[in-house]
Amino acid sequence: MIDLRSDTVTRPTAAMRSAMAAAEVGDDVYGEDPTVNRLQERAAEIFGKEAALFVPTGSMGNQIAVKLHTQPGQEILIEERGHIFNYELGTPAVVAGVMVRTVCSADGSGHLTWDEISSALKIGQPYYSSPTGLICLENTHNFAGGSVMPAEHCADVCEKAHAVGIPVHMDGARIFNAATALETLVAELTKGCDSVQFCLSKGLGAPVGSVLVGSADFIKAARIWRKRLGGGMRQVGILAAAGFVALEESPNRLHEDHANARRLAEGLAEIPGISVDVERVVTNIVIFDISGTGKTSAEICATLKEKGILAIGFGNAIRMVTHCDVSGEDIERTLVAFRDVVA
Ligand code: TLP
Repeated sequence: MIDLRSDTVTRPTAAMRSAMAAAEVGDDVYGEDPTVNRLQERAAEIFGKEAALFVPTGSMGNQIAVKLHTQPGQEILIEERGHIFNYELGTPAVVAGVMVRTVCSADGSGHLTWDEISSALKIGQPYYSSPTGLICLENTHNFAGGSVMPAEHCADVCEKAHAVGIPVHMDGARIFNAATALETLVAELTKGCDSVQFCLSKGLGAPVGSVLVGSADFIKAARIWRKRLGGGMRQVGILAAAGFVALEESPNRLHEDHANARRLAEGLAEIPGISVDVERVVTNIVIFDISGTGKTSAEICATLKEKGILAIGFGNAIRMVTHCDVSGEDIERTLVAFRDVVA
């Protein structure tokens, strides 16, 4: 199978598996797992923040951040296709007791400008409106097709948000993809953010895990919420070991996934009935419109599956995601199959 449903489907590399087998472990609920501690220290260092916390999932990292930055009854502000709003089961309402205000990014990039954000902000007046407690950013933006937010854009939003007393959380599930595409460092892309969540288990290829980074006080409080949510794990260095390999080694190869995604988009663009903006494919996600084919996305995905290719369809669109288990040859095979399916 060529599995293009997501970059969450990768299998751990040989280096990850041997690091897992050899990992020194301890009880992480007591803060005694040396491998987890090493991963957390390294993550904080890479992001230029004071501290970090290993969490089981990106969703948990995001939701702990939403909880800690807000008070019940407030709103969080996010671009309308954002993951925290669409794919985390309403957890902001369940755990933090906040409501979500969404804003559409006019240029389609998924990255709200300060003007777009500020027009939807509520800062305490009148007293009976629910104030904005947090701004959530996403880089890369998954459902805007892996689009990237440059460092200056993020810095501008953070500076202006802080000037009006609102914190900023970055859902950086694929922040290393953004850094690769923009040829910069993740620390630059997240400089002003009060907290950042990044995934080890997406483009970086680890089997499990995410890391939440922020100030020492924030991470101290995050540790309590992780435990409260059932995410206090014990000899979890076994997983952190794979995450450490992912963090150190995988960013160096992400450009391959981006080249494969671009090649895929170029090939798809040549197929009648498919519409994709090739120039917008700058990382590892390709989302394209299939309405001109006369078939539904469900029909196309079902036929592709029979040919050994997995993709996700929603509405008139299909998403394909490249990752370390997808080769250039797999992309060519996918294009051949796709031409057949559509014909
Ligand atoms: N994204 C998954 C699905 O949930 C859609 C995927 O296949 O892309 N932030 C972003 C931007 C994400 O894309 C995801 C997962 C998460 C957070 C949540 O991470 P996990 O799955 O570890 O909870």
